[in-house]
Amino acid sequence: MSTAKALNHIGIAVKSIEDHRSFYETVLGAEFEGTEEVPDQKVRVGFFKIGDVRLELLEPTTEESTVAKFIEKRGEGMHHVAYTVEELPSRIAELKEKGLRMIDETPRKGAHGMDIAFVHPKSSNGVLTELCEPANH
Ligand code: CMX
Repeated sequence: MSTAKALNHIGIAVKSIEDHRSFYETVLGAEFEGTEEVPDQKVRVGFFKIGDVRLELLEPTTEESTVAKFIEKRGEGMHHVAYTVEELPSRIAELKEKGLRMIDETPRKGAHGMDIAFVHPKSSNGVLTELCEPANH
């Protein structure tokens, strides 16, 4: 069984969703779907839909947020790539068996009620990788 079923979203770290909104909406013509706070991740997420894929603008809500640390160290920009998977706990187990370093060894809750788990960027070619399983699976 393949792990990634589809590209789910691309996460982009920003200091302010509002400051970047017009680029995605007006320049690219993406549909703005609103924002959601994900307290567990200490971010506010702005959703933009292009075809079947979403762009998620990630705005840190506290200085301790991993996204705030990321912006401080590397500046605003691409933060992670997320893939849709099925049976997330089994996919996590498979990746661990293959020797990949998981940030999350059990699923946790992300935006849109999805179950999510991150693979450490050191195990995924320098790109922080998120596996996500949509709600109501
Ligand atoms: N993409 C690629 N590399 C990254 C990265 C990212 N987004 N974030 C950190 N790194 C790299 C750093 O550059 C660093 O590399 P070097 O050692 O070569 O300098 C290394 O990873 C360790 O990074 P760090 O700055 O020491 O930061 P931390 O160890 O504190 O955290 C990480 C890094 C990836 C473990 C942490 O950000 C994490 O747990 N991320 C998963 C959760 C998350 O990102 N949540 C926000 C999004 C929520 C959502 O989408 O809902």
